[in-house]
Amino acid sequence: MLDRFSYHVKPIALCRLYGILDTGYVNSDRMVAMACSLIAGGVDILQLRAKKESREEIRIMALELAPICRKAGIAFILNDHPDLVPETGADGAHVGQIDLSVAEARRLAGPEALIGKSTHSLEQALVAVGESPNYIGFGPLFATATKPDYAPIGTEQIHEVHRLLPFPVFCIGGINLGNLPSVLRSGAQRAVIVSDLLTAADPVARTTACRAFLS
Ligand code: TZP
Ligand code: MG
Repeated sequence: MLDRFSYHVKPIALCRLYGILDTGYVNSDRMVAMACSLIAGGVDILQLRAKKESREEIRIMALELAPICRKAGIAFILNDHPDLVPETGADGAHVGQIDLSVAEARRLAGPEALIGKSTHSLEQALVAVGESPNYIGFGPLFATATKPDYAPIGTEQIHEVHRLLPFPVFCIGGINLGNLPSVLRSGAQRAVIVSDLLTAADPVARTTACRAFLS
């Protein structure tokens, strides 16, 4: 396995469009093809989010996806499972509010690993500053079937979260090609888009179209 210094991934500060390979939308047998489509469309970073699969199933998918992302020069992030980062060749892990701390995730994933943290309010985003993640997710901005149990937080605090946070903020939740321009007008600099890319008739074209707004 290549070590993290022998290849280049796009620095997180330069990443604008974050794609998530969510097994709620894409079966494992279509995962590699979907990863290639999102990469062809221009995602800057990819996450594997597999909420129902076993650790072993996630390990197998990650082992396939990590080299594809590496070849594309983009970071590959595991949702949860920071312990799988070293053995799968992933570049980092993403933790939620009720998961391991950023420090614990980094201890398991390795000192160079990228660790992202979900936040669901301005208050949580400010608390996250003390944890020093490499980036945060901020949302859900809008109601979304991808994360149905979370109340939408709207777009009013996007400017403030960018003003106060010293690291990249990725707005997330219910963002799609149609509302992306208004999300950007509300102050967003980066977006995570999940179902709109994964369920598109042409994921390459949809990703390309979203990416064009984020250039
Ligand atoms: N965290 C906050 S909202 C969300 C996650 C994982 C889901 C975003 O998915 P979609 O389909 O882009 O609304
Ligand atoms: Mg989690």
